[in-house]
Amino acid sequence: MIRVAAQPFDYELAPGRTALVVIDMQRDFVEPGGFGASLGNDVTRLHGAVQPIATLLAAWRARGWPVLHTRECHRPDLSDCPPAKRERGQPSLRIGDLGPMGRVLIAGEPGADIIPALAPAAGEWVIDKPGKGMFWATGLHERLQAAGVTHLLFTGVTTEVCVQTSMREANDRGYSCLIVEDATESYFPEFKRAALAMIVAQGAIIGWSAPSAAVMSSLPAIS
Ligand code: TIU
Repeated sequence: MIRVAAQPFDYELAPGRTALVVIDMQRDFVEPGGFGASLGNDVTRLHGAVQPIATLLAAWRARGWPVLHTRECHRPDLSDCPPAKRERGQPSLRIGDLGPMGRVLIAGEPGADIIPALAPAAGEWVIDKPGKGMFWATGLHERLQAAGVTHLLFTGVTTEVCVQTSMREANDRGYSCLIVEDATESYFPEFKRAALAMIVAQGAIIGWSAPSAAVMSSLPAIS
């Protein structure tokens, strides 16, 4: 096991059995004209997570460790989008509406793509998920179990919505989880701070947190 200096105490990372999870780094959340912007958010607030994620991706790829990307998106016929989700709030564009990056949050549309800077490499898992959490209606738990994955490092957006929901779901399924502090972002800095604090509270009730530098400095040299 590899020891990572983390909050609220050191995290033990299992080499080769720890998947790097990149949540929803899609154009629809990160670029103007997508779902995030349609909700009234300043998408530039998310850009700081890109470089730390790229650094971790390179490290995982160099070691041949598992990498998993998620995309929040729906089928073109919206059969997996509950009306309660589509009708929520007052967005300028609803899920399935046609925007500047195609239909909002629809699989196969340009907006649902992962941003080019973090494009999945061949062989990496790409999980399309209709919910905020990555286990709901995806069959992911069974696939991770079959691959022997026991530990998950969380990155991506947004901290308190899809990342936190996915991490809570993972914790309930028995994975040891760490969220990488500078590799996740929110449209709301105070929500990011609160989400990180509540994850590590009560003796890592949901999991651990650490900056990407702490993860990187703990990794063994590539042989
Ligand atoms: N709106 C918001 O903060 N997030 C989402 O709707 N989805 C994800 O977090 N990916």
